[in-house]
Amino acid sequence: MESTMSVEVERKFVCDADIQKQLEEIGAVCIGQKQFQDKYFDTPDFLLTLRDVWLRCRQGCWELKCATVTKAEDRVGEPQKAELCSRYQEITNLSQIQLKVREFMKEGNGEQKTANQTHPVVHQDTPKTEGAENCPTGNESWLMELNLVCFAEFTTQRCSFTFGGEGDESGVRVDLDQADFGYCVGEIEVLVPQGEDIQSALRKIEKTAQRLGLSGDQRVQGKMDVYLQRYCPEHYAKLLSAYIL
Ligand code: V4E
Repeated sequence: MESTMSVEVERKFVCDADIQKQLEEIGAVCIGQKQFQDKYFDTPDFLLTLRDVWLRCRQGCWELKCATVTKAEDRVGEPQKAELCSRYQEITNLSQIQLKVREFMKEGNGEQKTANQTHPVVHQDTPKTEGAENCPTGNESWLMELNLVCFAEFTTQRCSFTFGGEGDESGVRVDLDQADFGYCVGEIEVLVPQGEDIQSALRKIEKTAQRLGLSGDQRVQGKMDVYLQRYCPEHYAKLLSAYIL
């Protein structure tokens, strides 16, 4: 990700066994495979995620994803496309992330809890990820100060594809993800610089989905949905009730 603020528009899909062949047939080119570890953070009472705000450390780099519109707003205009596509503002600059997190906490809490009140988030038999000690790196005092603890941790193997030229798929990326807790999902995504129109991104995603023969009108679970459903069922239930997932 190049800029520190952008909007990620994406549609998830279920991967068939022959998805790589299908991608090549429509002109997608594999641009590489990588493995990364994600650690997600929140307060013990989930102040952030219950507002659809997702703080993570990926291989030592911090990222914050915030919902740009409510689910209801998302359906205005082009209902079919909007329902299947999510859009989140992405912030990658650590100072901006800390500022934004503090703002959300003030809104949510009135007053912040102190580090002394930190208590661990209880997981149900979460898978152990190798290299977990490598992330986060650097000065972690802000996590303590804001009472942020890790509630999810997993590793993903990702194979990424893009499309050449200036056609309908320019700027579209397709990721095929395999998480270490045994879940695979595909994503068609476009990164839109902050302030630019996202309708063209929605159209490009829809076009790519059609060319891949993706019909489904059902929302496909992301890695986090499945992780929380399996390992943090109470938190998952709260997010479902709040229409976050
Ligand atoms: C926004 C969000 C989460 C944060 C990360 O989600 P996702 O983009 O699925 O992860 P990943 O690893 O593919 O990140 P990338 O490499 O693309 O930056 S976790 C849960 N949510 C909420 C959410 C939602 N409500 N609906 C959908 C379709 N996705 C995510």
